Amino acid sequence: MKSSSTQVAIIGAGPAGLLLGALLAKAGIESVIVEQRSPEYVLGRIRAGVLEQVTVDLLEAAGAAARLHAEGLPHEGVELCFGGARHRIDMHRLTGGKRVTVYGQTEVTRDLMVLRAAAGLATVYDAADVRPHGFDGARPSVRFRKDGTEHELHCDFIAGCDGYHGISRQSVPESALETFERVYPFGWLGVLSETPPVSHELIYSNHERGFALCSMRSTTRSRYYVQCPLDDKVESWSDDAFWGELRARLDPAAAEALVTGPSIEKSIAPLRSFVAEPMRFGRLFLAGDAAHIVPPTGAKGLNLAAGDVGLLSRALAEHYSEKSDAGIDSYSERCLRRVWRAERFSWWFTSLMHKFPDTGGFGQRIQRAELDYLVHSEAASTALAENYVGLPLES
Ligand code: RFL
Ligand code: PHB
Repeated sequence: MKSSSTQVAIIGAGPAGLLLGALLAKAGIESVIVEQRSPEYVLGRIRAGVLEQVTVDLLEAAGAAARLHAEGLPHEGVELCFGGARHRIDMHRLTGGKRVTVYGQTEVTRDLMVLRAAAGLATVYDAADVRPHGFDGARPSVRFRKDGTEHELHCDFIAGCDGYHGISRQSVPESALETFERVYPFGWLGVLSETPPVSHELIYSNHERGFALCSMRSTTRSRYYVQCPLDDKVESWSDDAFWGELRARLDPAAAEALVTGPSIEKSIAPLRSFVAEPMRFGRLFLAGDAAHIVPPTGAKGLNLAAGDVGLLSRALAEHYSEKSDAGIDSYSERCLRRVWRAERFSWWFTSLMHKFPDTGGFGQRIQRAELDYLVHSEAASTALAENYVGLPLES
């Protein structure tokens, strides 16, 4: 057994783990990240595309925002499409000047990886059988196997940033954890293509054939999604079938303007709402998807993960520099307050935009009436805009 030590052991090198490591480094706190996959695998996952200002600010504080500022696309509105027409929600005006930034999660992760490597900070990739230990006592550690050798990494704290399927939450005794879940009866089929986006803003479409979303990664690369049955296989969706379905769910002008091309990536993601409470167990903290999942409709998942590690890095900085555990003790409660607000928004927006098995004629007309109200009422538009651009880290 090889033994080593650090102040904070971080499990998982997704955006939550990497951003936490970078924020801790800025506060002079040492960390080691233990990740079960390879860097290539981590970078191969195409996920989020929309960053809230709070997330951009945290990336800036971490020193990882240079490329984001150069290449990210500021968005001041979104379009809602229903009944064959598009309606713009002017987020910028409705929120007193706020906006979101379109910049892929892959790029955020790459920037954080490059920063970490340049600073010479330790990341163990391809770690097998990762296990958090002793977090209910004073001397926690993370054990793992690397190239056939057993390692024990001693630490003051463990940050479980290992996503929904990770080991951190599973290591907590079941009796100490309460979970809340809603599984949606459909998935999102996503396609990435080297084609110019159909519109310069995102289009969220409610259609009787099902939901569709037009997003982008840059002015030359598009990301599109259509709602699909959960048991659909990605192999059974040809590119032509995808483009046909997307076009059918857009207004005539967007359908006409849509530029199609070969898909670079195609995948199906299930939709889920999930929260585990609390988010701290002794010296183990959960952050990001390890603690909560939102359906992607509100574009909140990555942003919530960033918010968690923003609060956690501050709490740990307080612990080390001010000898105060106030931040650590209130971490779970403060995170969960904003998590549940984002859960509510993501659930509401998902319910409004998708076709459910029991939507029927009544449900469809109710959705249509709410959308009509949403785009014509300043109060309703403002509520959507305020949530979409993101609530402040603490309010
Ligand atoms: P991640 O990204 O899942 O990273 C967890 C890391 O932990 C590793 N790991 C382990 N390491 C060691 N030992 C173990 N036992 C381990 N088990 C797992 C994994 O290999 C991985 O590297 O979690 P993190 O960092 O909390 O980040 C969360 C975000 O990835 C997620 O919330 C977003 O992608 C959600 N999401 C979106 N969020 C947004 O804010 N805006 C969006 O526009 C948005 N769009 C999306 C999305 C998610 C989607 N999918 C596919 C779920 C669109 C989609 C389609
Ligand atoms: C994306 O670009 O992948 C994306 C954008 C907005 C969402 C979800 C996903 O709500």
